[in-house]
Amino acid sequence: MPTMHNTFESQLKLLRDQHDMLLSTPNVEDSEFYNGIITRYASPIITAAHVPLEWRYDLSPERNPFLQERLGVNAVCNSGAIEWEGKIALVCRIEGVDRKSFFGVAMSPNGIENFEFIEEPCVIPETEIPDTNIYDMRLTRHEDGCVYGLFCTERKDPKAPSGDTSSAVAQCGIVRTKDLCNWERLPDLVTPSAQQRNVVLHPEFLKGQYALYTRPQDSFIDAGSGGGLGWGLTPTMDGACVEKETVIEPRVYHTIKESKNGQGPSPIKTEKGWLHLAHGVRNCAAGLRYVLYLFVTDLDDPRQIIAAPGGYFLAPEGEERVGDVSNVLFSNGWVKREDGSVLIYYASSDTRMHVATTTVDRLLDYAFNTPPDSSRSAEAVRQRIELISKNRCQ
Ligand code: M1P
Repeated sequence: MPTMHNTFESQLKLLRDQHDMLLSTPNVEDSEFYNGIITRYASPIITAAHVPLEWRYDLSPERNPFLQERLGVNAVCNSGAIEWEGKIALVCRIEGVDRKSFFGVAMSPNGIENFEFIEEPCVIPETEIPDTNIYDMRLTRHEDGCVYGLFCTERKDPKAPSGDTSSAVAQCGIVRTKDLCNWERLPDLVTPSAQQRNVVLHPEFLKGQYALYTRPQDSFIDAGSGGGLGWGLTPTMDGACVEKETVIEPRVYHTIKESKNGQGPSPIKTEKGWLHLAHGVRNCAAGLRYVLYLFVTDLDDPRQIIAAPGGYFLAPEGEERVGDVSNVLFSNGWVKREDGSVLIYYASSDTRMHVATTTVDRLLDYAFNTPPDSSRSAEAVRQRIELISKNRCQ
């Protein structure tokens, strides 16, 4: 462990050795977890400690004789994901100790371990109205040939009364890239809703237009009357504007998505439909609880839900339950590989990144064969008895 008594050189060596060890440690499957749907892994894949020392410390003994951390990192969470030149790239949300989030690209050869940040954080150009905070990028390799990153841009509410230092406005910021190094900023998305978060670009054109999953909301925290996962079309991404927004996946009383929901990553195309991962939120005495759920939409009409397994697909477990915002799982990145395997990237409690692995076949089996939400206790009992009866006949 580092101590306050080491010399600059010995302390720096210790920090470097620890960092190297962290980055080179293999990740292993969590042998205690089984549900037939996904494999969990024993260790988080990226934490604040993975961020390069050069991004946090001034490494000059003259300028920083006590080798103090000058720009601390609080968390690495909600990361977009993409397969990139045979590797897996995550565009991570890195949150400094000053609460400001920014993006950094971390690459791994297999998507499960040894993630390493590339040289510098992403430089995201600003629009005329500077972003106060940017986070949660969803990456889409669109059939127009470009990679788009849609993220949340948060700014202080200009209509907030003086003395109100909390009210904010969330909107969808848009960037385009060819190399994950240079990011072209496009105008923010315009929709009929007061605020937007969790906006995701569908990878294919729909009737010649770009299709977007939206999450209309009345205010910064409350989804309010616009609650639910929405959908809209825009003729262009260079000044994207959705004129008509329809909720296609609403919030529902007494379900895991009672308070809020939001599209996760861009959906995965399969022979049976578009696979979607989303988060659902409910309120309880301990505060908001965020879990992940899955659904499938029609191949020709991605607005139409054709499979909706009941309950959650993934919920916080063990150390995942605790963090900056406890009891939260959030996902905005997954990768389908050519062999049909799927890497699911999720953050726990707004603090650290994890991976879970599965296959398209397993996800489709889960989606089409898991009973829907039972809607009430008596029906839940009927579902269980039906299962038990089938097992008796085995
Ligand atoms: O703190 C949990 C999550 O809260 C927000 O998600 P949503 O808009 O669905 O409530 C986001 O700020 C997200 O970044 C965060 O993980």
